[in-house]
Amino acid sequence: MVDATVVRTSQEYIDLEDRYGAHNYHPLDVVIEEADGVWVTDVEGRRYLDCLSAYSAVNQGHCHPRIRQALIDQSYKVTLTSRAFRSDQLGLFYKQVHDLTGYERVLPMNSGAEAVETALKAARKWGYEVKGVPDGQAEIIVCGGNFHGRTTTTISFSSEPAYRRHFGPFTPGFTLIPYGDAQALEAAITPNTVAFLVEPVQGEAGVVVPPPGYLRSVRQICTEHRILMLADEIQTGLGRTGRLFACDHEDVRPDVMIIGKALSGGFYPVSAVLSDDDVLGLFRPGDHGSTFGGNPLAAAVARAALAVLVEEDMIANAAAMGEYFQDQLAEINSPHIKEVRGRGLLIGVELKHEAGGARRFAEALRDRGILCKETHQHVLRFAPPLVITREEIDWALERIRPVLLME
Ligand code: IF1
Repeated sequence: MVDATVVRTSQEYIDLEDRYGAHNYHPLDVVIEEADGVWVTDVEGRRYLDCLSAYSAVNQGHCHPRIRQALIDQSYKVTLTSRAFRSDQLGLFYKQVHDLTGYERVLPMNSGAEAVETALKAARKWGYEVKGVPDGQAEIIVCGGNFHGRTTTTISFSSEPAYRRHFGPFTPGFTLIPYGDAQALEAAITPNTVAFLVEPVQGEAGVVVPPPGYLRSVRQICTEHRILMLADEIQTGLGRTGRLFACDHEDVRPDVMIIGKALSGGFYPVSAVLSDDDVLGLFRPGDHGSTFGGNPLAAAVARAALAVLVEEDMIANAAAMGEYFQDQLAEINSPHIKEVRGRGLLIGVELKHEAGGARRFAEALRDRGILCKETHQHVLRFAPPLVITREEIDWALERIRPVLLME
């Protein structure tokens, strides 16, 4: 038996994970015990500045006291009703999302992948019932380099062989086109196309920012050809890029908006699909659902997470600090750096292949008190919580500079 009261070293926790867990990850070996704001502490008491934010799920900072209080308070009242009954939290959550985003309806789920699946189902349903596509023939266009989750359908249209290998057979009905190429979208549309699913900035692909005007062209093409624009803003949404949604940078309003991650400030999985009545209004009782989706605990947490994001001005801070951080990174004169790019506080530093991969830089940064992660082989991603201050960025830069300049 493992005695939980015994004090253990990081190595012992690592051994436990490796001995008893599935090895579907290759984490950096830092064993986090506590966190507060932009800082995390490991079991030996070492402090690190978090420049990953759990892949943008903790935009509001770790363990935000107001979200925590909402979680605690709601946990004393009721946590789960299932959707067989109603709760006093769900409608308030919907209304808050509507007031913030302008979308007419909300469909709550849990994980990001589930919300993507929900959006795909909604788009197909719209295609058959509104657009008049013959049943079973709907096509959805997606982009190379996409990341929309790990479910069998979302990996079916991944362009990354590792995410698909030995997981087939795959869900049909998806067409892959190059990211950032609006003409390719237009060319791929057929009479059976119902939707285009796109990330306004591709996170997993290495923080890939599309050419200026891309989202606007996409919006126009989707409208002209009567197909739904589905934006996966699970990672880019809720302030990460310095606007509420990354699509706001081009004043584009997708037909369907998919959010997750920071919708809970990192406390609890909460995701949602937002759209107007013409799409989400098509769902009828029994069409779709989830035991935990829209539960009162999730709704209370999400309400607090959205409230602090807005009331504590985190989105404006992301814009200002993102610009500063990116400018400062771009000034580092390192032979390893190929490009610094990003939007707001979603920043990628692409290294030249001769640098030998981003992993060793992530490990060197960890040894100096900064947590970040390589994405694909050659990109370092910097995405701290949106509450980061200029002083903390300066603290980080003092450590990032020598690491990027090492041999
Ligand atoms: C992992 C990546 C980031 C997402 C977008 C849907 C989902 C994600 C745009 C699914 C999730 C996460 C998943 C996480 C790592 C992380 C990730 F590198 F894998 F791609 F952030 F860049 N759409 N992204 O980014 O949401 O079901 O996970 O809640 O380890 O797989 P989920």
